[in-house]
Amino acid sequence: MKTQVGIVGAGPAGLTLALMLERAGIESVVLECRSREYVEQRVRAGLLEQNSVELLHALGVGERLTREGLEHHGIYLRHSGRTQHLRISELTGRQITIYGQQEVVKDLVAARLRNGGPLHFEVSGTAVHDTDSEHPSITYLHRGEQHELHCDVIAGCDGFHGVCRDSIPDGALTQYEFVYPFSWLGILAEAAPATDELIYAWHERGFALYSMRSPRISRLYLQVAADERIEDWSEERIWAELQTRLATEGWRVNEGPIIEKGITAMRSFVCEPLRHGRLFLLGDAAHIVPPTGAKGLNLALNDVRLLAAALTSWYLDGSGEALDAYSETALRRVWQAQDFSNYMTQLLHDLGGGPFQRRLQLARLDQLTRSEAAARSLAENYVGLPATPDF
Ligand code: RFL
Ligand code: PHB
Repeated sequence: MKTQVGIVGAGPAGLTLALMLERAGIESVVLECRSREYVEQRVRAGLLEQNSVELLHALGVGERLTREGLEHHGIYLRHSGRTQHLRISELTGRQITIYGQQEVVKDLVAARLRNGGPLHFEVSGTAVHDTDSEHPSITYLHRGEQHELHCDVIAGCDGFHGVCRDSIPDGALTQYEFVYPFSWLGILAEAAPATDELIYAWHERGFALYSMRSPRISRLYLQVAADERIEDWSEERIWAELQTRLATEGWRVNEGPIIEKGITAMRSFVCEPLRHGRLFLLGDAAHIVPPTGAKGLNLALNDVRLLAAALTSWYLDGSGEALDAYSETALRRVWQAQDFSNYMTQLLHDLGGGPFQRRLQLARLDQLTRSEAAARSLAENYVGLPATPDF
């Protein structure tokens, strides 16, 4: 079997890449190890930058997003019972949209299948070969049959635990990593959000975040110890902790049945370069940010935008210039997002440094209300730095 671009992974990165290539008349095959149901139900990100929303619209998958997405123009920062409103749209002229990652994935899968593009779920034993030659290939097992897919290039969109990055020989990649000494416990609850915009809360007992998915579904997070076990968190304990950390006078978090809960480690990770011969890495396969800045999904879509444009000029004009620049260009934004995600994490979490460090965080939060320059800097990064051909 042959295709132009072999795509490993049907997360947001792999699916969006397939659609962008389709638009340019470039063939691809998408291989996914999980089932369609699994990828469509996996609860993860929820916040889309305007850049991401515009990209999904340009691909013709923005219809339900327009109907069901919640447009937000600011965020609340809460500490010591006080709430500051950061007017993001006023400061930047741009907005953010709340729309679940699994909804994005459903829309992308439907579009790919509607267009008749190859998308194979439940493949196993995926392996990439000869990536530093002009004839790379992917082998895998699907419905009991072994396949070999010959490609011009391979796009590694297989997330942090995928096989593509690991196929690159030792010494060809530099990896930068920082693991935070705490995790996030996240829940999805059938409860109307008691807030119109997201609340990021600094609290002595640790960080909490009030987010949402729809007018009926809330999404909330708590900072917990790195070795915390989900079994130790009953519904009562979770709600009590959320009520404490998010508390402000005359107001409560709306409680309801918890329909999903899980604990996620907090990690910063980047590998460089994002290319080895004819293998390109995109999204979580190449970089991870702590979720505080809500950048992971948005970064993945930005990698796709750059690589799709580069592959289009390679196929259509024979120019390899943009492909050669892909890694450096994509990494520029990745490092900006790493810095911002780290800043948001350090601003709001109990980092274990004691009372002096905690008072410094309050001083920084206070500065955000007093200095428009400080507020604008946070807002510009949060809403997403404008997308250009070289950034
Ligand atoms: P994904 O989504 O992990 O998709 C990779 C896909 O590859 C498949 N795969 C393989 N397929 C074939 N063969 C193999 N050997 C394979 N190995 C793996 C996997 O099954 C999967 O389907 O990576 P992608 O596409 O790069 O997308 C990245 C995003 O998923 C991720 O960055 C975000 O979810 C991060 N994130 C957030 N990002 C935001 O932009 N805004 C947010 O608000 C936000 N909140 C979050 C988040 C991530 C979280 N968790 C759970 C890590 C909140 C949380 C709690
Ligand atoms: C989410 O809704 O899942 C979410 C929102 C904002 C963040 C992180 C996660 O910073």
